[in-house]
Amino acid sequence: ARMDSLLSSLVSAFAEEPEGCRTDRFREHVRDVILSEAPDIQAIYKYVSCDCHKYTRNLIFENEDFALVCLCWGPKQSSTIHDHPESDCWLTVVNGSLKETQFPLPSSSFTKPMVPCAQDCLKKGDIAYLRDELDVVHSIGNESEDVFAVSLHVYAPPLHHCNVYCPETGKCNSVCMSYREGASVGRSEEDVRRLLKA
Ligand code: CSS
Ligand code: FE2
Repeated sequence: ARMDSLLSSLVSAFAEEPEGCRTDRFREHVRDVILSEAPDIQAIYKYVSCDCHKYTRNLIFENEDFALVCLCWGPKQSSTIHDHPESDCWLTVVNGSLKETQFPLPSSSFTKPMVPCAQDCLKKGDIAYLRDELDVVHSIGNESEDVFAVSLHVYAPPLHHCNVYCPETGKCNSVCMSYREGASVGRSEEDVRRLLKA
């Protein structure tokens, strides 16, 4: 599938969403749209940027309803433990695989190492979902030694801040998130394909 079809289906789904009532049915609809319209890796080469220090966040589209972001995870790179304040988050894997680890949301008096409550290996085509009302926070990581993983994320509304949790104490800090600029500049499709082993 092409990126245009995913984008136009998402734009209309959110535009038609009854205001202020995000129902389970609506959330399932978004999930179905992502699952059925997720583009092939070829369609997203131009959003892929590979960095050997940290995973990259590449903005594909943003309006006031949602942001569609392509995240690229180098071998052994992972996110912090974080939440998504007020945003629904869907993520699907388009290359490689990712491990999601969930933790119970620590209370403010919590001061112990955080212990995972769930773990899931997400393969190409799998989809994961999280929102803060579920009272869990998560981290995502690429466990591969040599393959860059790529995931597509829908944040609704767009996510510009999150809380990052200290694994040792459960204390959190609010952190600003930014997108990488000029993601694909200077990188040929051939280079990208080699890094993705696609
Ligand atoms: N929320 C993290 C990725 S894991 S869903 C981020 O946007 O960087
Ligand atoms: Fe996340």
